[in-house]
Amino acid sequence: MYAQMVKSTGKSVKSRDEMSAKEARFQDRIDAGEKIEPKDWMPEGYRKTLIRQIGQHAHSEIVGQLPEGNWITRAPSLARKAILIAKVQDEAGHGLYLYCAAETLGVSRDELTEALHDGRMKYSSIFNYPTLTWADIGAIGWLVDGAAIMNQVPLQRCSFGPYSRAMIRICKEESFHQRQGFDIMMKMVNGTEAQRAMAQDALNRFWYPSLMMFGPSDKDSVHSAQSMAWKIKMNTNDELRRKFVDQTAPQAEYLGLTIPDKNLKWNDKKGGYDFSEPDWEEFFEVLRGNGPMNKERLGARVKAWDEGAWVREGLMANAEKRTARMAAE
Ligand code: BYC
Repeated sequence: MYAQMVKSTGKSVKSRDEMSAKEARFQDRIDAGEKIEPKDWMPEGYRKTLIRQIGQHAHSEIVGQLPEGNWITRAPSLARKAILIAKVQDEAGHGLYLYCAAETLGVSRDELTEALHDGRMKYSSIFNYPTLTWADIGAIGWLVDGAAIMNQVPLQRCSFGPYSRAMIRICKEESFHQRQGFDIMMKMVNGTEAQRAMAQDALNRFWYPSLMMFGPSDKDSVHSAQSMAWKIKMNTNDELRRKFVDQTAPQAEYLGLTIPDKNLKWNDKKGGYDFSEPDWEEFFEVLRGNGPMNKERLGARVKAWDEGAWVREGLMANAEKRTARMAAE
């Protein structure tokens, strides 16, 4: 069932001549900036692409709790612990809004979860890297949430109503996440030599995985062309990656940290930074399930799902009883 829902739409984009009258009217609505709502007619490919993207986005929020959750018991102060708990809870909330948005397209949360667990669906590559020190929590907030904001702010204007509205709420919370990460980094760089070194080490390890969050380079992106025509994506992967580097390089300088890229250099002519591409072989290996933490991350999700079966069964039994009682009244 799920496989039919998300089958790739491929690299090509239908020309106007190839569209049916219905498809052309739909494209006109998109081009005019109208929002598409769940009960509106939509091409199957549009629906499948949205289910794939929103579902994977939801999974990323949920799996994304794991690397940071790992540090809740070891946060260096009560205040830092409270902030981190709030952030991790926010990520759970983001996952839930996004599953709800996907459900409006006719797929259930259980189906999406099963597809994640048996490897048919992905989650963001970034969460397959370990969080080794407290500075990693700073780097995640600063870089990972920073990259997420760069990607998600334009998605507030995407064509599908429930997704764009979920993005508005999520972006507000992501801004706080990014600030708290930068604040941790500020504390670390103004601390002891060992803390500064820890901050630099976290930047060294998270820089390229953060650049990978934007997806493969434009020439290798399978879905960008069609997704942009449908305004499911508002920018190409490389455009957002460049904007992220332009925003983050001065922040690293302010922190007194060095981005681990010898080619990083301001280019006056293009009005942006030159920088090195991530190692795309590593990216595709992580996508194939061979990153440093893929097995642990997926294992943790499957375990939580299996161990929570009794809660779901109990809730369903209660809901069925209540429905039967209401029907009898
Ligand atoms: N990781 O054709 P392309 C967060 C896949 S969570 C894994 O360019 P598309 C946060 C892609 O799915 C951040 N897979 O794809 C949470 C496709 O494979 P399939 C999550 C990736 O969809 C907690 C294939 O590669 N944000 O913010 O046009 C704590 C070809 O790529 C990745 C979102 O999900 C990757 N990095 O573009 C802190 C945002 N990149 O599906 C923070 C919404 C690509 O055909 N999503 N792939 O098997 C998007 O904007 C787009 O889906 C992407 C990829 C830019 C990610």
